[in-house]
Amino acid sequence: MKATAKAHTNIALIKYWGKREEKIILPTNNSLSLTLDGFYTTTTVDFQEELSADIFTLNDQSISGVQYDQVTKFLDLIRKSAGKDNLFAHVKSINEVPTAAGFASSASGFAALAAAGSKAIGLGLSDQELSRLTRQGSGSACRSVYGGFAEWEMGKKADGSDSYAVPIAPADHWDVRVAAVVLTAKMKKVSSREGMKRTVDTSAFYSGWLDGIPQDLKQLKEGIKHRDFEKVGQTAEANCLKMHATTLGANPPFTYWLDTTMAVMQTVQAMRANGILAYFTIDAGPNVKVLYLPENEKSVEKTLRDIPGVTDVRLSKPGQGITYL
Ligand code: 2P0
Repeated sequence: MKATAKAHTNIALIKYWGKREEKIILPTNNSLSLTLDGFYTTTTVDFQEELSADIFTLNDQSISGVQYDQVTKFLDLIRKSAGKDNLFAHVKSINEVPTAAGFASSASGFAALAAAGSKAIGLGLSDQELSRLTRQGSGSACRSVYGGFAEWEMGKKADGSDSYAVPIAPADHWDVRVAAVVLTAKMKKVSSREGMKRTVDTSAFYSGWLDGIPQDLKQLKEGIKHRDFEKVGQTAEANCLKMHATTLGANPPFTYWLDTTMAVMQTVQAMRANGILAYFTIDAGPNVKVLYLPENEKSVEKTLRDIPGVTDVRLSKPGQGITYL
């Protein structure tokens, strides 16, 4: 009753920003992401009759507290589905998602845990069932079941049975690159969970955010299909700016941006003015991700590294979905 799975993180081009149901994680809008090969988690789940509680190690360190509780709570879902409530596991995760790179490790982490855990206990899930399960650990993780471009369909049902990700185009459809621009690390004051909740509950701009989603999704999908980089980049950048605008309309208002975040955004726009196609997107934190095409890799990387306040630039290609090792 042992399995090992590898999952990559993903970057949303149309953002997930708000829940309509918090316990089983149901979103207020569809989102669409690109899975990245550079950042991943490998997890082994080993269910053993003789254990009386779960054991969790992350990068060979024994974990307790909130992170441990999240893992056992998620394993409870798997145990319940398998009808094996009293079977505990040794969970061993290796994270290749440096926190300094500004990616949440929760996407690759929950996708790898869901895949390894469900396989180890013998659930035999389809990709769709696996995505639905993964969603309940962390919303964005349900998209990491697939490689390349994936869309999380929000669904309509109260039980979440129609809320899961679907593949839009595989990793080899189009070699779009992403540079993760790392800024001076500071702990964020508002977690993504808290930020999206405050925004849904109080932001004056929240309905405007939701109104724009169908058009953004349509444009992004057309752009991906026809490998139209300008269309994809413009749509992703505008969608990111609308998401961040909702935080300024919240009560109390907040922003994830630092002065250096703005500096990177302005540099990307200046690159475009100089004929190098590049676009930015930003998640619930200060770091910026820059989309570009392979032929511009050298100039994009150099330009980003030269910005004062940038401490590192990590490059990534489209990545694969879940694999079992
Ligand atoms: C996303 N983010 O689509 C968006 C864009 C942040 C900004 O998904 O509460 O860690 O675990 O479902 O997935 C970050 O939130 O939130 C996120 P939970 P999650 O990638």
